[in-house]
Amino acid sequence: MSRPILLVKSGGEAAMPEWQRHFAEHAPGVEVRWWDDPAVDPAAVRYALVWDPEPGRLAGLPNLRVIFGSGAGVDFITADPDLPKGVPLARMATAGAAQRMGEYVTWAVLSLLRGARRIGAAQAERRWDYFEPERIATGTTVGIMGLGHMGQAAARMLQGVGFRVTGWSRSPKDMPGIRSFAGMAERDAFLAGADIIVCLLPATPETRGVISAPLFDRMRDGTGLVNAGRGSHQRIEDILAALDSGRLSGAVLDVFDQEPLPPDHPAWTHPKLLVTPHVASLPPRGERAAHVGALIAMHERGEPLPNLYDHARGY
Ligand code: NDP
Ligand code: OXD
Repeated sequence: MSRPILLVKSGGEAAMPEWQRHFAEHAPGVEVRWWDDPAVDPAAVRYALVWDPEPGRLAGLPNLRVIFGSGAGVDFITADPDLPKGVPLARMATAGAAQRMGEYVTWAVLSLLRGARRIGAAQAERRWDYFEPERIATGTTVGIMGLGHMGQAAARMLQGVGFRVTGWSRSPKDMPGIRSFAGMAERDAFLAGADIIVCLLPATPETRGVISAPLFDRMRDGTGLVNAGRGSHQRIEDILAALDSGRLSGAVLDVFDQEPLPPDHPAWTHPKLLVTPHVASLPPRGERAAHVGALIAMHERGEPLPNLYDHARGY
């Protein structure tokens, strides 16, 4: 009997040999085929692992049982108006992804604290630019917008370095030593109490454009900003203006509305802005295949899958 097919669209066709090698180890019961392989019978496809499928394509797979997002954020999948809503959509919420995000956020926050952008610019010019950082971690409050899988890992790591950490989410959280704020009613108190704000929200209609001038009006003057959520969360022209006016003291941005960020974009050269190319957290293919293989085995045993996208909530 032929094996059920796992169709893959993540990393391009060139990545297929690597996916096939990893799935041979982690899910030997499935046959792994490229998304655009013309020889694949749509009826034989049981699973799909995708990042940005063309709209309508998933709906054309009549026996699809589970869609696996190739990343933790699945907004490029849910943008498909024909997405089959009855098929579970599993997010790539692995322990390794959370660890990587925690490391990125800790690096970004420490970069703001220690003036990494200024140091890098001086080094590029061979200039001895002596200065003393104003703060240390123990006197600094980091507020994390989005205290989910990624946000909680970042919170714990920052706490370990000595930062005071607060978090804002839709529902309250109970994390030792971390002050939790929930919902719009508590948002302004959360913003007013932070020295550095980190965005790890999912992309939803409610969170679109949230990092913009009205938000900065609720923050202390000179607050630092990190965005590793999505480019759709931010209005980049508002961020650049707030950096110029001193409303924001510095920013680290990993995500942009247009990726790659165009070479002539002013964000590249702003002296208070560190740009990273959407690298905060993406586990290697072997780790992602191991996770998907484990979820396929759970699904085949009839067990419920963790970290499913919730269509009603929108994340
Ligand atoms: P989760 O779904 O686990 O967590 C989302 C958090 O945001 C939850 O705490 C949720 O609240 C909160 N939230 C959602 N909507 C609102 C709202 N309207 N107001 C306040 N809080 C809200 O997601 P993850 O932590 O796994 O990932 C977060 C995002 O990080 C992803 O969606 C993706 O966009 C981004 N990401 C970026 C990467 C990169 O490399 N730059 C890598 C991986 C992810 P509650 O807890 O109450 O539900
Ligand atoms: C993700 C990402 O969502 O890499 O996993 O952005």
